[in-house]
Formats: sequence, structure tokens, C-alpha cells
Amino acid sequence: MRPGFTILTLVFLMGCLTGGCGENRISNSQNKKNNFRLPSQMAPDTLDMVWIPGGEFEMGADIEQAAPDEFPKHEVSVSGFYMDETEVTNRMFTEFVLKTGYKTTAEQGSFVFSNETTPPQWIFIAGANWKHPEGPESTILNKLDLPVVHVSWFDANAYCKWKGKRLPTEAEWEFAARGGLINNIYPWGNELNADNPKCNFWQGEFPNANELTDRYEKSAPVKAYSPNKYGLYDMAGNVWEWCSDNYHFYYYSIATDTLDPKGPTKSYDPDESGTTKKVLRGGSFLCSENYCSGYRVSRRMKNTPETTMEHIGFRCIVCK
Ligand SMILES: [Ca+2]
Ligand SMILES: [Ca+2]
Repeated sequence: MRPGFTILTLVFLMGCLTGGCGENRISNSQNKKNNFRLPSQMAPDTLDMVWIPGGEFEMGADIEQAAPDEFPKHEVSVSGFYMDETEVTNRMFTEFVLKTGYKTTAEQGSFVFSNETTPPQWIFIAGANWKHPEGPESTILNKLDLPVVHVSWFDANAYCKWKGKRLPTEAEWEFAARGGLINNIYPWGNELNADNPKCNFWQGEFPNANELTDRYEKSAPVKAYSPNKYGLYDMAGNVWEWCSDNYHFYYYSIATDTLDPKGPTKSYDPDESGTTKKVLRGGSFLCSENYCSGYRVSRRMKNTPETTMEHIGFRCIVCK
């Protein structure tokens, strides 16, 4: 063993190779962007988490609005787990960075959604990162209870590992989002009801007309809307949430593992074949009916693990 290859490092590396409630899994390239060593991994606690009992469900979609990668709907079982009741907030992430000295992938800059361009669009801003979500002049001091954003998949994993937890799999995330309902479209049921929004999304025609019926142009404080029946907040909208799985367009057609599936070993996105992407779930404040409808419980999204944006965050889970 090389000098400097400490027991702590070994514990961390083993943590990277495990996941799933009780089963081994491999996360390729996890954390390779950051040469980060956990100075002290916490014993996991279940404070501010809710118990998701596990069980069988129909994963995916069968409605006209669904994207091709949400088909076919198929039966999956997941074991029980605890899940953070909210997205990880700026307050929580601040504690992590203060205690560990962790540097995020985006400390050089990140993508911010600008309303000052025509049409409104994503622009790269040097100095935009989790501490300055809208650019170097912005601050999180008045946003401590908003979800942390501009965090890469690597950053999300580092935080979860520090807490003694991990990212949910895509199946765990969808099971939890459904809140115990059967074949529901949204975490609360089957009606979107844009006149009285139950989550933070985009009412109106994206990207030109945000009607703000839900009162929030960008992200909202966590718990601004009612939780689902499991007690989970913002499983629809607010910010997208990283899952542990590789993204594969055809995964639902080719998957053979129906018990605690952990995603394909290789990623495939027909839009950018050859690029490894990770799954994102739940939609964001930018999702609208005319665009991605990401707030549907079965909606899948993907991005490269180093990607950071103003509408991407995460939450953790831990097994019993
Ligand atoms: Ca909104
Ligand atoms: Ca969310």
C-alpha cells in the first residue's frame, strides 16, 4: 500500500463502490474530478429524513405526454430507505464546505438562466457557483433555505459520502416521488392544476412568458409547497435532482434487474453517443407544459456528471 494511502482513504474508496440497500454496486468515474478526501465522514443520521417503506411499483410512463425514454412502463421493486425530506439547501452545503474545505466543480464558473437575453437562455458566467448562484455579485446569504445549485454529480456524491449517505438510484427516486400512490402522474396525483400550483415550475410558454402563478421565478425555499404522502418536499419542480445511475435511453427496454435496479453499466444518449451521462429527476423552476414537463414523476433527464447549472441540486438517502 502506498504511503499516504490511509485507512480513511480506503474507507472512502469502499464507500464509492457500494450503494443500493445491502448490495454492491460500482459507480464509474465517481469523484474523479475532485481529488477530494473526506476529512471525517459522519455517522449517518436520519434527522430531517423520512422512511420510504419500499415495495413494488410500475416504473415509467404510459401517457401521451411522456418522452420515448420513459417507456415501457415496467414492474420494479425497491428495498426501504430513508430519504432527505428536502433538497440539500445552501445552509446544509455551507456546513459541508466549512468543515471539509471542499471545492466544487463549478468554482470557475457555471451556467445561469438569463432573462436579459432575447430569447431568455442559458449563459456561462465566470464566478457563478453555489455561493454566487446568479453570478459573482450574487450571494446565498438571503437564500440559505433554498436548494444548493451549481453542484455537479461529483459534488453531490462528495456531500452524500460526507454525511455517510448516498444519492438515490433512479428507481428509488421515482418510487419515493410517487408517495405510495399507484400510476400517478405527479407526486400528489393526476391533476397539474396550473391555476393553483402544487410545486415550483414554469406556468406559461417557456422561455418567453413566465406567469409566476406559483410566485417564484427561480428556485423557492424548500418546503414552500406541500409534501407528498411520504412527507417529501419538492419531488416535483424547484431544482432537478441527481441520481446515482448512468443514463441510458433504452434502459427500460433492456433492463433485466427488477429488484433494486441500479442503472446500466454504460451510459447511452442518442443525442450525444459516446458521452457518459447521469440521470436527473423531478424537473425545475424552468419546466413547463410546452417544454419538458419535468415535474412528472416518471420524467427522465440526463447530463454529464461534471455539469453544473442554476437549476440542478440533489438530495441524499441512507439505508436502515
Ligand atoms: Ca415558478
Ligand atoms: Ca426537486
